[in-house]
Amino acid sequence: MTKRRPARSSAAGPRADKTAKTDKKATGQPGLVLAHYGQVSLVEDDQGGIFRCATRRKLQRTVCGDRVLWQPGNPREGTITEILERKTTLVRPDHNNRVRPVAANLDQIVVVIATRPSFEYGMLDRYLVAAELMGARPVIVVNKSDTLDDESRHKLEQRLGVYRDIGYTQLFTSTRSTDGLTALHGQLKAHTSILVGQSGVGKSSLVQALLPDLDIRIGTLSQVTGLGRHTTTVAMLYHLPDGGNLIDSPGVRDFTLCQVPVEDLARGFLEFEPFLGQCRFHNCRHVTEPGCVVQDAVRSGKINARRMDSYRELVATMGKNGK
Ligand SMILES: Nc1nc2c(ncn2[C@@H]2O[C@H](COP(=O)(O)OP(=O)(O)O)[C@@H](O)[C@H]2O)c(=O)[nH]1
Ligand SMILES: [Mg+2]
Ligand SMILES: [Zn+2]
Repeated sequence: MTKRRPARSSAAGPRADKTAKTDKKATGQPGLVLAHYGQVSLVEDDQGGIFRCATRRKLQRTVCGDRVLWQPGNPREGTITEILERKTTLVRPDHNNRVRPVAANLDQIVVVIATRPSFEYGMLDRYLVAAELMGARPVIVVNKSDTLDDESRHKLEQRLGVYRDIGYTQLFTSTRSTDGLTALHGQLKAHTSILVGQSGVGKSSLVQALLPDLDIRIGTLSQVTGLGRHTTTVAMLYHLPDGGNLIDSPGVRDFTLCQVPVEDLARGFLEFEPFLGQCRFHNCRHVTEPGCVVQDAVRSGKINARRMDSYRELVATMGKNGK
């Protein structure tokens, strides 16, 4: 198993870290952003009360998982005066290729896949790289295991074996048969995790399966927001019964990485680590360079060739969009 590096807070993106310049004058009580809709943040106070808050104009946008300071105003309303420093930030590019934070203060990224809709290894790898670079632990969940017979489950386990070998936790789950739900609960306990992955893989169903009182909670939230029960269009944070937080995120068709230097990209592939720094050229991109120890490792089967394909694809995209 490859040893995990300590969390790196600044690698998520070039601008991901410039949150929350501490404003000495800002005061208020602590709160946790459960969700962010347009101009409104849903903020939970230490007693579990939920408030609809606006954000002071000079501050940047809050995201789900942000720790903030805020001041109460009208009943059930308030104003956020400060966004506290983010320990980690999950980012993705917006349509103008600018870094957009999606959620903050996560320590686990749970990538949910299923055979229907079928998943793409490239996207799984992009999520894993994003998790590594932001300093969060990736977990792979294969949901809808009830749809797999023994043979297809075995085949899938073999195909995913490369991730197990790298050291990533992998769980098969089903919200229908409840297979793997206890293990998933154990994995999420005492962490702040986000469920990510394509639409339709069963992220919201997993939240529902793990939180028996979900309907009541959503009812309370929609009373505060006045926005109805449209909880699947934005990222939403829920507390788990035995501690820890779980964020359900809206499905995405594709997940792309923000611009990162090629050296960082290689560090996002955990199994490359033992070979880094040994290539003939110190600035080797491990693509076509001679004397490349990483490419040698692919040839000798020490690094999986499909993972290398994902890496090369990412190097090519970074090159295209690079500044
Ligand atoms: N067979 C099967 N279907 C599931 C499972 N989990 C979710 N689904 C179904 O998959 C569809 C999408 O689920 P949803 O939770 O909305 O997915 P999300 O878009 O990732 O949040 C729904 O029709 C669910 O009933 C599962 O474990 N097994
Ligand atoms: Mg959903
Ligand atoms: Zn190299």
